[in-house]
Order: sequence, then structure tokens, then C-alpha cells
Amino acid sequence: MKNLSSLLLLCPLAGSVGQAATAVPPPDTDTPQRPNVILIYADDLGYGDLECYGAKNVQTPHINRLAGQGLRFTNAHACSATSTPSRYALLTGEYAWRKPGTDVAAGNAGMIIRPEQFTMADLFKSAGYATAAFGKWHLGLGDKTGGQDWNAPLPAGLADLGFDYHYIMAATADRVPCVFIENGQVANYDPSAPIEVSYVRNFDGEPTAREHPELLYNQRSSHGHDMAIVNGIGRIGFMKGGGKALWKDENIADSITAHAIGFMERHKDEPFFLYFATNDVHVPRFPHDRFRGKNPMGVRGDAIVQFDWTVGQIMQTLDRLGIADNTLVLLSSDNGPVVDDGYDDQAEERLNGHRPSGPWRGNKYSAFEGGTAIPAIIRWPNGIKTRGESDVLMSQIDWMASFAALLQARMPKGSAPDSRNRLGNLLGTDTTDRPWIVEHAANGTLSVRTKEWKYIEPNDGPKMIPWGPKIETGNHPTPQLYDMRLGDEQENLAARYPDRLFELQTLLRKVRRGDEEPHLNEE
Ligand code: NG6
Ligand code: CA
Repeated sequence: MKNLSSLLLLCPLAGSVGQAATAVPPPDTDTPQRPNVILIYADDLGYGDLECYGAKNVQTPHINRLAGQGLRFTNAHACSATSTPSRYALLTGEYAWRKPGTDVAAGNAGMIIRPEQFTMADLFKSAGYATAAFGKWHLGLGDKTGGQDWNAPLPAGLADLGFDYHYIMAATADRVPCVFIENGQVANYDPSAPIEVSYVRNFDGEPTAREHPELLYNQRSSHGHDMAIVNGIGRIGFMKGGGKALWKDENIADSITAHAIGFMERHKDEPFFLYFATNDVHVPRFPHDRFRGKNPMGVRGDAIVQFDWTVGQIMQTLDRLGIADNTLVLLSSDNGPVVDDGYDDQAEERLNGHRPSGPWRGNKYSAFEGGTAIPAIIRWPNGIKTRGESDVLMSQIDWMASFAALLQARMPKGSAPDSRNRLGNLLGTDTTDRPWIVEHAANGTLSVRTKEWKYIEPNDGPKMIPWGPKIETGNHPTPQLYDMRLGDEQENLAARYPDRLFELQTLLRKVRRGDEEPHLNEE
């Protein structure tokens, strides 16, 4: 990062560098300018779901191009096997399992990241970037769970977490309220249809999906999702009102993409940070007509294609605005994949040999690798000279400290406590593996992964997810140790390598305790 620091010395007013300088080439053309950063964060997109990761039944040409012009990571991990904790860790640099209340959030959850915490958006904002969030939020809004008045400005929200602008869904598409929130207020608010939300009881006169499955004209539920009905789809939680503010699931991708493009156009002359979190490929999968019914795998395949289209739109915009070369695009997913996650969308029946988690055992929710192994692709033409593939061991927990290093910015003491600067890994200049990473399954089970080994702590949970999806949890009442050089997690070697087991158990104990910098014996 010598180049970047010399640039910053030349331009002490870092906030004013950015894209304004693209018109005037820097004196040393090898010197990258501070890039725009776009974090494209898919939902439930598995390691094996993209063509460039070996998917056969689905074409993803835009993401192929992105990968072809950058680095594709084959050993990258989300912090948790579900959304809320994974996003919490990504955006704060603190493992969610350290903080109570970070499990999969309801749509009326209060803010899970508190305003006083230093976030990834704060980091960029403090470095002079324009910052924005689009799409899936799922980290709570307002001060208290259930306390929101959705008909008025929310008293606390993303503006308190460093985002200058946001156009988001409060939680997931399968959770009420089914409206977009723009800068702390319901977008396109309809005063004739005041909004009420409850996760406890229904509102008088509102049909539920459980009692009126005949009203589910767009998609039926397979498990759960039997409360409010919006757009002919059953949801989690009860809701009344919304009127013309209610989203149509088929337009969600178009809508968040259009808003993100608008933001890029408005901020093309200054550095910007976009947290672009798609609804695809989470349930309910109900992509636009342009995509629906086209893929042999059914709507799950269509949703992957819609996601690829979205990525293409972002890339095209960067090209059109002339800022692609100095924009760092990092594409990834919040957790592993799932097929049937509660809607009768034929995702399971139509897989046709496709393996959403690629070679890994387990899926979303799981302690096995499929829970947290995710695609990760980075492209930054001005700053990344290495192209191709990298198998460096990587965790999203480190992206915050790595971005801080990229910006040459200091983070306040105590912030991002679990995040380490691994910028060299991201940019391909350093291929040293992170010595260990921690994975977090849906039931709270922790695992330690090194390049060679994986330890899953013992727990009494069931072998399979108990509520619907057919997924191996990875739970076992005794410790599990796998040699990852043998492929995936098949043969438990705990009894054969007690020293190795003990070493990883000790490491996990120290990480859990928050020891300064625990390391493995041989390091
Ligand atoms: C589960 C939902 C599932 C999905 C998940 C969260 C049911 C039966 N299942 O409780 O559909 O919404 O929560 O997914 O309600 S995540 O990717 O946002 O973590
Ligand atoms: Ca998810």
C-alpha cells in the first residue's frame, strides 16, 4: 500500500481526492487513487451457484466478466450461517456470537447495531466518502422491538450508522413490513393505508396465509410463512395497510438497482461506498417476468440470473460513468445456500444435479462448510494487478479492518475488535493464509477452520434442521475434527489426532474469551 500512502501524502485532504481526480491522470499511473467501493452482498447465494464457481444449469455472464477481470476466492467464508449475525459481523467487525440479540431478526426488531458503534459505513464516511445502503437490511430499525410507528419518520436508523442515504427492506422479503424504507421513512407512503405491524397477533379482518391458502396466488408456502398475505405470498409476521407503498416482489431487484444507479450518478465525482445487499436469492423467490420461468431449475435459477443481471447493471453504470477502473467491486453472499426454505417453489425438485453449496457438506444454517463457504469476487482494475483465482483462507470478519487499511484510516479504539487487516489477501499481493477463522452455525455452534483442519465443537442439537429444510446441521455430541485436505467433512478424525483437536479447542476457548491474539502452536 506504499502507493496509496504516497498519494495520501500528496493529497492530505483525502476527502477531496476520489473521482474528481480521474479527469487528471495521476503523475504516476501505477498509483491507484482511493477507489469507490461497492460491496455487492447476495442473500443465500451458495458457493456452487455461479457459473464461475462451476454451476452448470445457470448462466451468469456478468459475474463471469467480473471474475475474469479480478480475483475469485475459493476459500472465503461468511461469519455466520444466517443473515443477521453474518451482516452484523461484516458491518461492525465484531463476531455476532459475542453479542446477544443478533440472531435472525424479525421485521420489527429494534436496531441491533447501536448508534454508538463504529460501522463499516462510519469508516468510509469518516474518510470523506458518500455512503449508501440498498436492499436487504435485516439488522433492525428504530429504538425498540415492536415500538416503531411505520407512519412517521423512524427515530433511529441507518443515518446513525454512517449511511448518508438508504433505500432498504427492513428485514427480508418473507417478513413484514413489505415496504421500502428510504432515509428512515416508508418510501412512497400511502396516507390512505396506515401501516401496522405485529409479530404477536393478527389485525382484525386481515386474512392469513394459514386460514386462506387460496389467496396465495403468486406462491404457496411449504413451511411457516403463514401469517400476513402480501402480493399473493404468505409472510412471517402480521401486517395491515401499506396500500401503494407495498412492494411487488417481482420488482424488488429493479427497484433497488435503479436507486443504486441513481446514487452512483449523483456521486460519480466523489468517492462513494455502496452497501448493495440484494434480496436475491432469498425466499420468496419471485423474480421479474423477464426472468421468471426461463431457467430449467425454476425460480431459484431465475433468481440467480436476476442477481447476475443486477450485477451487470451496476457494472454497466460504472462503465458509462467512466469510473469502473477506480471502483473496487467486492461481490459475496451472507451465508450458504438453501433450496426449500419455506415456499413451494420447486427449488428442490428441479435442482437437476446442481449443487448449490458446490463441493461442501451442509447448507445455510449448518456448522458444516456449506453454511459459511460463499463466493467472493473482487475487481479493481486500477488497484489489483493479480487476476485469476486465490485459495487463501479468508473471512468476511476482516473486510472492515482491510478497508480501513485501504483508506489509511484509523478506527476508534475498541471498534471492530475481531477484524484484522488482510488487505493483501484481498488485493492478491499477499497469499499467506489467515491462521484460523471462526464459523458460526444457526444454533450457535462454533467451528474453527484452518487451511488444513476444521474443528466443530460438540453440541446436543439434532442431526437435521428440524423445521423444514432438508439440511444436515453438522451437530454432534462429541468433538469433530476433519482434515480439509481430504475434501469435505466426511471422516471424523478427532480420536486419531487428539493433539490437533486439543490445539483447536484451546484456540477456540481463547477466541471466545476475547484473548488479544490467540495463535496456533506451530506459529
Ligand atoms: C427462517 C425462515 C426462512 C428464512 C430464515 C432467515 C421459516 C419457516 N423459515 O426462520 O424462510 O427467512 O429464517 O433467512 O420461517 S436469512 O437468510 O435471512 O437468515
Ligand atoms: Ca441469508
